[in-house]
Amino acid sequence: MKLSYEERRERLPAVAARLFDIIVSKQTNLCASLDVRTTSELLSILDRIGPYICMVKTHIDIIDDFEYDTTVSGLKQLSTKHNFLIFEDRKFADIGSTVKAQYAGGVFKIAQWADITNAHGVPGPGIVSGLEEAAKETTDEPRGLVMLAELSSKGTLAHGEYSQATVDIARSNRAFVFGFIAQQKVGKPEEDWVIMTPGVGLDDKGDGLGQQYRTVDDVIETGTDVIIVGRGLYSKGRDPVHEAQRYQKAGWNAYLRKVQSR
Ligand code: BMP
Repeated sequence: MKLSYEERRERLPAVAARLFDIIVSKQTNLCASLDVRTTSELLSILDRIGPYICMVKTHIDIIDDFEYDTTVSGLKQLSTKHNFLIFEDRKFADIGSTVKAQYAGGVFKIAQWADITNAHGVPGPGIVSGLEEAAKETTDEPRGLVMLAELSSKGTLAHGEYSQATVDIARSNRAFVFGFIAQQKVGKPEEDWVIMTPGVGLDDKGDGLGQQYRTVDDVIETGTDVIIVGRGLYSKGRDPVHEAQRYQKAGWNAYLRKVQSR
């Protein structure tokens, strides 16, 4: 199945439909993963590359000077200014009651501001219920979850039966779970999950700590809908604007080739 983003959006939960609308209107399937350590670096890169991305992926707990009023307000302002979604890569992995509190509360209050977050399947389906309850009790805005079916890192345990079992957990709540972090299409073709893929890099093969990079063409060919690119955009010596434009173009052209080949 090689349907276009437009053809698929109708069947998706609200947050994923919005993501696809942004992808189509800005002609970009690039999600920027900005693992920088200060609020000012995060916001200044994001303001510059905002026009070229459909989403930003954060690890909010690595910001040394995190303050809700500056860090989160800044993210929200830029997401409105440039029209992109916010994905907090929290990788929840605990029992339902604990993740419910972790998602809604603490210093970060992720459910208040992140359109999308993610979770491991290892605790079982209660993790999905706990996160959905937190989202509903926190906000009327659409919230969505993606599950980690596969990882990009060398030696990952998340493959084969584990990945299949994670897909089964996702099936328990299709209104809230709309897709996967994975390296290829997962589930049945007619189920049409949204696949978001990290470990994408055009210039590097890895990082010496287990990360493995694949090219944009390669991941789009194996079923990726959203490419997640981090250090390929902002590591030392790289110009984030130039790189974001380059990955945007590569991701969009690979997508066009795929839908036109059907
Ligand atoms: P980079 O492109 O700089 O290697 O960053 C990849 C990002 O994607 C990191 O934030 C990492 O936490 C995340 N990630 C990953 O690399 N592989 C996975 O399988 C899942 C991830 O969330």
